Amino acid sequence: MSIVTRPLLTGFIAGLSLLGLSVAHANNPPDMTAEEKESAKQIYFERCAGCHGVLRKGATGKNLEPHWEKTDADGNKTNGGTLKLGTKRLEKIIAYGTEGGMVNYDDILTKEEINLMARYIQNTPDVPPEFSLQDMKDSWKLIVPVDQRPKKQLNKINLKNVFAITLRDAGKLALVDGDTHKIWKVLDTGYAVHISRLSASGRYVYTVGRDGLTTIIDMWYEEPTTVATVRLGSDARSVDTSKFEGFEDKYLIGGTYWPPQFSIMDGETLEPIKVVSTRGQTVDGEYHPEPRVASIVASHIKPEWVVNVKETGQIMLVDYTDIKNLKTTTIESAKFLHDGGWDASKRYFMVAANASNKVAAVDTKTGKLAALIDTAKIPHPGRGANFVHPKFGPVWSTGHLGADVVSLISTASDEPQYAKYKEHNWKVVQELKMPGAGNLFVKTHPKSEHLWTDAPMNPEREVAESVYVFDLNDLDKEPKRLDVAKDSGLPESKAIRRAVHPEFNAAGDEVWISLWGGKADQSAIVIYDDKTLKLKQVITDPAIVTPTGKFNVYNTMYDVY
Ligand code: DHE
Repeated sequence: MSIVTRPLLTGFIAGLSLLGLSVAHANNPPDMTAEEKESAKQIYFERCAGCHGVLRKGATGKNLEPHWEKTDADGNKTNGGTLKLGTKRLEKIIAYGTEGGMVNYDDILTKEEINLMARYIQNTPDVPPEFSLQDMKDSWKLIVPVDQRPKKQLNKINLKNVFAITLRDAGKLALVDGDTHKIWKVLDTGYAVHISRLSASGRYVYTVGRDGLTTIIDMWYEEPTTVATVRLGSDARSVDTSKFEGFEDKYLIGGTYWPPQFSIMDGETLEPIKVVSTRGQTVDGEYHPEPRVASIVASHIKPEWVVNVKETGQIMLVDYTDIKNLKTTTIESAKFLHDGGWDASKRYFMVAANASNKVAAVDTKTGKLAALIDTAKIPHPGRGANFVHPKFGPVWSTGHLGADVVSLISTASDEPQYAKYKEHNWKVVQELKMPGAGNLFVKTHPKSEHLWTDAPMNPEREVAESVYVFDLNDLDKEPKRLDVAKDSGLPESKAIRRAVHPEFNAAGDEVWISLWGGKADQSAIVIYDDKTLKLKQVITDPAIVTPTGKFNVYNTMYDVY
């Protein structure tokens, strides 16, 4: 083919097109059969939509529309699109990733699937159906009404130290007894549960699947039991409960990527009550048809949820005292809001506007933005980590997907002993050096003298399979590397097994790490002693398939991190 000249090639393509054969050129997307489109749609939903959006307008990932045109502040126009890139280039990007943060899929998708996706994204995006309050009601299943549930805890498990562990590709959740390290029960959930959250009482675990299926699990039974389910939409990532005094276990809120909206449900039955759309204007003044709901967090100091809307950069404080006459304060911050957590005082919510390379600090007491802080590339805190820095006082930390540092941001405090640090507030006061980029989660505990960090998205096996632990008393010292894959004792595997999401137990003396292998690999939860950094135990079992997020009941209830 390399010796075929351009006019010859064009004639060749035109000839094939006349014969009705499938060929892409500048204006026509490659043909696909209905069957190919269906399977590409499914792969897109499972692997791509999270970063690029259902309508492919881009967020953490690039815009993937067939054509796009942009005008900058000076009126200069640029254009691009997947059609311009073409099948061969797109195949390369999908297979090998990019320096901009796109991960490589050559060990996840087959060559045929990569070709399929390269052709699919040159076609106009499919717009999925809307999902109304009535659709939610139709999907709602109350398996056990409240009056038929246990009146007291029927088991002897220390519920505060239970861990809810996502078994991502199995579509299940493992509840593990944190005291004995034994698997208590594995339950069916929605596809690839993203997070688990706890009711204010600590009795119920809520999960939300990527497919929008939400479950409520009652831990008062002899064995944990799913008592209701409801669908929030077709693509979801977040739920939280009402935690303010007088509203404990009363409501649940769920956010969806598609349709872009949040829903309020009864906290004990999941009966749908209200749906609120998040479509609207970005902070730059453009209309966005797909502003997805990213993190949601319940306030401990007010009857409010903080709802972070990704594409618009608007942070909504939703007052749940009167659901019929819902009051919402909308705070402008920066685009591409993603994940975040409370500062130590639980007054300020710190949320990453990841593709803007910023962190927004929201003052939930005044209902205003306290600061927008510039950080290194693509902050990704999970819920972040709070501790008192020896030189700068209280700090909240975030790692970065796109930079080899952990940023420490000074947070304001009403406590008189921290008044002297005021001049540093809302600034990055230190960047801790990591062995590379690709960090997803950081974690500490008020009783710990360590800051635990992972790097599962780093392309180097050695880095992705390890966690790095900083000494809070000597932050200039290199972090200690713990080789989680090796410590798991599992046989070596061809694919990288990513060490991800450190989570403390309730006492704050153990740290649990997921070793996230392939669907067919044996995976494990590796537990370390926080004081000595020595391996304590490995939980491995054929049921532990693709473990990712872990949520300790006590730490999740009280936002301890
Ligand atoms: Fe997550 C939190 C979205 C990929 C594991 N993730 C979140 C939150 C959002 C989000 C909005 C905050 C929820 C909240 O607090 O209410 N995650 C997304 C994506 O859009 C993205 C980038 C792509 C996708 O298609 O989903 C994505 N996330 C992943 C993964 O690949 C991870 C590593 C493995 C998995 O299970 O899918 C993953 N995300 C997590 C975890 C949390 C999370 C463990 C909760 C962190 C915590 O400590 O609270």
